[in-house]
Amino acid sequence: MKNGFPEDFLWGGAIAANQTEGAFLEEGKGLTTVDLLPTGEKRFPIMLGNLPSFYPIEGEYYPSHEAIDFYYRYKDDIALFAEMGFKALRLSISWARIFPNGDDVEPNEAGLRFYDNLFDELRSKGIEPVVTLAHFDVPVHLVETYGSWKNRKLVHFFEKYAKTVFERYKNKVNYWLTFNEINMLLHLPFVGAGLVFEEGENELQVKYQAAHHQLVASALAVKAGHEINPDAKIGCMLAAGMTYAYSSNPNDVWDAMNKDRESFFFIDVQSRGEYPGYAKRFFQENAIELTMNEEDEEILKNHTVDYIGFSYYSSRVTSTDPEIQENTTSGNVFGSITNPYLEKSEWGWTIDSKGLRITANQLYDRYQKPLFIVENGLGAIDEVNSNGEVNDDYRIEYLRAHIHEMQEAINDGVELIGYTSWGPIDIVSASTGEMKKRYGYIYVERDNEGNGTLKRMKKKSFEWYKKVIDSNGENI
Ligand code: BGP
Repeated sequence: MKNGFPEDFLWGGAIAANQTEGAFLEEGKGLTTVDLLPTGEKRFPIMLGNLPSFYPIEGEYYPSHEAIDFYYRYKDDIALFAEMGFKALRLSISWARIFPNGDDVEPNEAGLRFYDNLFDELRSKGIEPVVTLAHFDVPVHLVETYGSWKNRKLVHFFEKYAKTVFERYKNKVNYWLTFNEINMLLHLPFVGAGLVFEEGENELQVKYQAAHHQLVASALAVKAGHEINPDAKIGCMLAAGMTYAYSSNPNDVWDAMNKDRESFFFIDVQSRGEYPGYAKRFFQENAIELTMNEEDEEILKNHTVDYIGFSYYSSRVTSTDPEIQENTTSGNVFGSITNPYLEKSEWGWTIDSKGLRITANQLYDRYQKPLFIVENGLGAIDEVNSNGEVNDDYRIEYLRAHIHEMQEAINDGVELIGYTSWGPIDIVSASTGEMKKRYGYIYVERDNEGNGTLKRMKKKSFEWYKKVIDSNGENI
């Protein structure tokens, strides 16, 4: 069976403010957590919540500070997206452009104006903005003064920020996402929630308390968004990817189920509106005690999301056998046993297009709400040849296989509303801070140390993706 993609399917690409904009302290923007992440080996420990000093570390290079200069070049870049026929661009607002300290009384007008212009530019080209409120950036002032999402006060600051942008852009933005990859908080707590751990602190307790605050903040944002614009579609965003059991041993199967639940936990709350039973048991067994306000249950229950956004890069494999566990070699933050049936990217991320179909079916079975694939793609090293071309057939192959499985998922009955592949233009990598890990259809001349002209150049995949969109997924 081969049905077409829906007529109004949202084809496009996805970027995030901190990996793209640069201009990190310009026109009133405050410092955010991601601005404290250098490249190189110091990066990862900070991402885990071990921040040596607030800023700066002498002699380090901070890639978010200039990124790819999208702040000043967005018109040209959007023109290229329009040339590919984009129907949607997923991007994020930098919280600290709007409230530089996070707790300011008044928003920063220059920051608001920047996104006004950006959304106008997109609209003038017929491109729908899909806007993430928090994509891995928290104003540093909130971390220093309140301990970031450890503190309930953040719920209030975030709600105010959300209301401000919903109100300002109510005629320009229909699709919103609250927290990018909300489950990343458990794996990279500084990245996901600005968490810095004190000596001797119970990290699990802190993470789940911070998660509770984000979940309430997300529900309050949904509430405010719907009040301000009843037509707004407000989604959650999960770092997804099915976990396979290594063997048919029921212990492995149970382990795989629980690994998935670690992530589903967030979406169960955001979409079903309550803490699932398995989470309550987990809290009990791990002596986690959440402090909740009386009204929280009602807030979570009444303000669930309209759709489920998710990123998909890889599937995972788990085993309870210690000998097999030794085999753990996946480069992804989730950690995985090597899957003997699949290949990996240059960064060790398993490539599994069928896993996208499985994941989409799994999510749709669970939530019965529209799905939106808001990230997917292959991070690879691209070479510019002597003719100045980038022949990225490997990228085309990856995307083609995933789009095919997406189509299969639609034919399985999954309601899929869009696909925004990650980094349609080369941007800074979130996990490594490198430029050489590229996802784009458009090459950006810049290296890991921040050298290069920043010139943009179409890769071979540019024309390919244009045809995909033009044929509404027929011609892949
Ligand atoms: C997701 C993030 C993105 C992004 C992507 C690719 O986790 O939401 O911000 O960058 O992964 O990861 P990386 O850039 O590390 O290759």
